[in-house]
Amino acid sequence: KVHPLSFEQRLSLIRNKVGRRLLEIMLKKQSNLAVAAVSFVIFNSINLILYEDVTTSEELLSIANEVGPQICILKTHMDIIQDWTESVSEKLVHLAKLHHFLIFEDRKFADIGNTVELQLTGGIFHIAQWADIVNAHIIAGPGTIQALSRSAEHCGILLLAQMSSKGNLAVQEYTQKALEFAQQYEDAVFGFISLGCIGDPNFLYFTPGVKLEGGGDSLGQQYTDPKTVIAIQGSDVAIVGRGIIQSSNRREAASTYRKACWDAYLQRLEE
Ligand code: BMP
Repeated sequence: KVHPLSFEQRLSLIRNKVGRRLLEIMLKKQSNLAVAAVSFVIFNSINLILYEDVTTSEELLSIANEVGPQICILKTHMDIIQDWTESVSEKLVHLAKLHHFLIFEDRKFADIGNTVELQLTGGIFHIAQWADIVNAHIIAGPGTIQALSRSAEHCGILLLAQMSSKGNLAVQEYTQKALEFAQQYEDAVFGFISLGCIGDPNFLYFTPGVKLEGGGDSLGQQYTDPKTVIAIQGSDVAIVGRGIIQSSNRREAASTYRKACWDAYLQRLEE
């Protein structure tokens, strides 16, 4: 299913303007790396937290600044930040402009349209005001997508078509359904969270669960290396969390991953 088209050629196929803006950033920075600002928690033997990371806004912003020059996207989980205020989003947007990356809030909307609309625009997070990209599960039907595209016209949408975790239910018919939904809402939806290309070059494919060493974690995450994900499975953007976040030198790790991911893309073009 992997198609032979370059990012330059895909530019004219992507209908959503955020998707095209992303491609332009990717080409300019030669980066198809997204960093996930994820938290990791280490418990001791009696289940007390020994160590936590990326749960303060200070840490989130410092990660954005460290990895910013290497990435096309910073993927956030705003609801794991313990001291979120509107000024955090303002500072994030500032860093995104400075380093030329897009902000992807990984909220995974999954409810009926009416609720999703409130979650996107309201609460204390006001996601629609600062996120360039948001994502949605398709479990509740197209109303979720309609709500997102109606109340955040400037946001691009990604649908979850496949997942990286063990035992997940996003397979076969479900994955096909995600593709159909995206094709129906092509002005708003420009890509998928998936394990690789699922067949249509008019969309971009974003793959989480990427780590150079492979392996997994104790809660079902399954890692694949960048080369397999991009050169063989045909994904476009690798999403890397702990592979970079847990490194003692995040700048260097981000640079290593950027090169590995871009080389894998170039390799795919040659084949
Ligand atoms: P890590 O590389 O540390 O495992 O982080 C993966 C990131 O991608 C996390 O933010 C997680 O929420 C997200 N993710 C995933 O791992 N698998 C999926 O199928 C979908 C995701 O959004």
